[in-house]
Amino acid sequence: MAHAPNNTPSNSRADFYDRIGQHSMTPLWEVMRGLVTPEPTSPCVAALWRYEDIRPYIMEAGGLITAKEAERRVLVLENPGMRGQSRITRSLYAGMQLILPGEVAPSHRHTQTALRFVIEGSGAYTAVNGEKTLMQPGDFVITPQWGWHDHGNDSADPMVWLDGLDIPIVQLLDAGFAEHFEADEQPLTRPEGDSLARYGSGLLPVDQARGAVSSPVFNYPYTRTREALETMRQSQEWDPCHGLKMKYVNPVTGDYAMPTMATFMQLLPKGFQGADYRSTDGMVYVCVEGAGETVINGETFAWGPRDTFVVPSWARHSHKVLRGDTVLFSFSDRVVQQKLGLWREARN
Ligand code: GTQ
Repeated sequence: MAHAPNNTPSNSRADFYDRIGQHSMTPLWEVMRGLVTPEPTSPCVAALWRYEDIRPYIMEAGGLITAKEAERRVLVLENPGMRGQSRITRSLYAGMQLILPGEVAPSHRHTQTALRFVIEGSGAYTAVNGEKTLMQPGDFVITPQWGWHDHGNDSADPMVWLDGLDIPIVQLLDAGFAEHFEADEQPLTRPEGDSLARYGSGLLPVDQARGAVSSPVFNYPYTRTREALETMRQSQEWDPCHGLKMKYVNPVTGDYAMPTMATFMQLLPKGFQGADYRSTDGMVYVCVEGAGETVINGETFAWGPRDTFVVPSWARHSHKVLRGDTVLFSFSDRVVQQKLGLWREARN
């Protein structure tokens, strides 16, 4: 009888949970509904960073710290639903990097894969694995995992680009390594444009092996991408959700250009009103040209050139063009999800 008052089912369970807790165990039935959900329940929320709003802070950072001291002078775009975690979606990192004229961001390498998408400025460079590439707005540039890379700016103006990295994926897998090069800048061993000529001209070296997991083309220039979209629009039927949407590919494998991040460029014609769409890959968008709005789970986000916005996993959304032909760059973890057989989409 002494135990009777404590012997209700909930008290005896709480006591049990305490006792198994001391052995680092917990009952699945108390957490299962949060673990195995009927559909994705992302902490990621829809968000928009208007370039006009954030540019002053990016430039202010230029007066606070040098690229050399910072190693990378970047303002991280943190998803408002996951502050303090340095991520824009659950699986991806994004940030705005500034390089001022005359600066060098010193050479290093890491197991994370990076993409650069040029937002502002012209003629700053990234050197990757012994080759330098000068960058222009709209260019999509790859830094493959474990490749030496440094950035510099010999132009007269600041350059800003969006960094996209798979940092949270590498973190999840606890597979991160990094090291510094012995000098600020790595030696250049190939002429500028070599990779694009060798791998990005519809040609490949005759004995080309399958090679690395990232594309050997490390700058996909916007001029070429834009021209391709413009030519295709003449015969292409517009997709009701995506307009004319292309993915960047590794010419050696035909797969996405990087092993962990899928990248896309899409043209939405003047007056386009997209239909509802959702997919399990949370998507980061940058507007390159035109202007429009995206309705995400009923909330409207209006964007223009250089603005960045994020659509969470499985969020229903539609794009509408408000001004001119519109071009959107985007990236997500779709390549990973497809490899794992997890990716889903719905057109409703
Ligand atoms: O340029 O190497 O935004 O290592 C974060 C980590 C950029 C870079 C970032 C990095 C870099």
